[in-house]
Amino acid sequence: MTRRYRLFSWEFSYFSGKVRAYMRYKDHFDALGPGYEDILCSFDLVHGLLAPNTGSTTVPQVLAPDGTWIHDSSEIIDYFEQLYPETPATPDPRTRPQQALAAHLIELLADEWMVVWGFWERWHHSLEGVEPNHLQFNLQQWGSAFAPDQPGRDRRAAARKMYDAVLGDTVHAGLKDLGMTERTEAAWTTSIHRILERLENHFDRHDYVLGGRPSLADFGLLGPLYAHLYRDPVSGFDLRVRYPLVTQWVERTNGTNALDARSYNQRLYSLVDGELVGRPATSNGGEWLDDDAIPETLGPVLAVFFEEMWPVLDATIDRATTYIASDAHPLGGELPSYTFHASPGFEEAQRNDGALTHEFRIGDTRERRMVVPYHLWMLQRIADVVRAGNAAPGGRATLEQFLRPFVDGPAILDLDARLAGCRVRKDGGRIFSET
Ligand SMILES: N[C@@H](CCC(=O)N[C@@H](CS)C(=O)NCC(=O)O)C(=O)O
Repeated sequence: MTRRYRLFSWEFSYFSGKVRAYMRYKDHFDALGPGYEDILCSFDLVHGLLAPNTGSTTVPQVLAPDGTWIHDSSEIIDYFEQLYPETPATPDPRTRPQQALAAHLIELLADEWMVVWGFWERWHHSLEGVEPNHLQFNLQQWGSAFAPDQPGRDRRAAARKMYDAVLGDTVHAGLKDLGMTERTEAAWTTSIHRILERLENHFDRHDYVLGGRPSLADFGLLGPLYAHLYRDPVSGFDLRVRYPLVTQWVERTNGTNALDARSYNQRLYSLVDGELVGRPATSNGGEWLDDDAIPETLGPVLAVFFEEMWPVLDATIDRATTYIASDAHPLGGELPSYTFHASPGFEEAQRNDGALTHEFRIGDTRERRMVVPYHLWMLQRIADVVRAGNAAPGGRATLEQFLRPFVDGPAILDLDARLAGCRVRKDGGRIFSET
């Protein structure tokens, strides 16, 4: 029997939720070759297997049957989409330029902007004295990776030991690195609720982001929404009572326990002359909207990307370009690669007023945060989508029209040129400047 793909993941991990749901979706339609096994990635495996192969201790990572390692959730999805184009999750920019661009923008918003609040809600509500508090649940979930073979309470105790020794300091320093401080906490909270309200409105009309079938945008959004906002008890309660449609969408996109949510793997039935007659269970006939249309209710969600995240990406491009050209960095040399905290060895550059930090605005407050060079790699992917979309008949005009309503929207059309001084290359989990 052909060996299956091996997905190394944690149930409690943001980016694992994104990749797992994607692989489950493709596999359901037999569009993932030999299929996959989802492997709980104990810390023994992180340090003994993943790090030596990809230079990174983060999950998810995938090992292909031919021995290839694929790292970073977006690269994993791109890899499978190219290898198994049947039942695509990523709209083809040559035929669906607007939907392709919208899906990539939503993915970036979900991966690298919503992450700040998702990271905060988990660890803030684990702090002593903060009520409501889910520390015990949080330790229990982390214990599965620290001591998978131990009995239940011992798993939790192992996580507590790690939390007291290193984990607690790492996560709370990481939140500061991302510009989540006492000063900005309320503004970040307002931001996430604005996104959730707009999604609730969208899912009233459409079962998925682009219509009746999941796409890259849905799997991206599952990053913040599954392991953090849905599963963590404090935010999970809030999500269920305030955003029941978003809650159902989580179950629907995961494709599990979703009978009342309707899902891609389900049909609804009517009785016609005593016979069961089936139909797609999801909205829009179970398909993305026709003619590359963007659902009207998606515009307000995309607006958050342009109003809040784009200025940070713009500053990232400026700061990274200056840093790469400076004596502090040898061209072709390594750059920080982590999303959740300053990368080991780059603390001086990524903290305080370091060369890889910048001021940003969230709501009415200002703070400093670290530059994340992985954002540049994500923007390069978006520049590729724009290039392919422009080449489609009428593509340039379509994209211009799509982007015009957003603050600074047309800047996306010039991404290629903007990135000229800060192009990066990704090798496994490590990032280097392009020579
Ligand atoms: N850019 C990566 C991020 C992966 C990542 O940061 N994973 C988290 C768990 S969701 C992790 O392993 N964190 C450990 C750490 O930051 O040290 C992706 O898209 O997969």
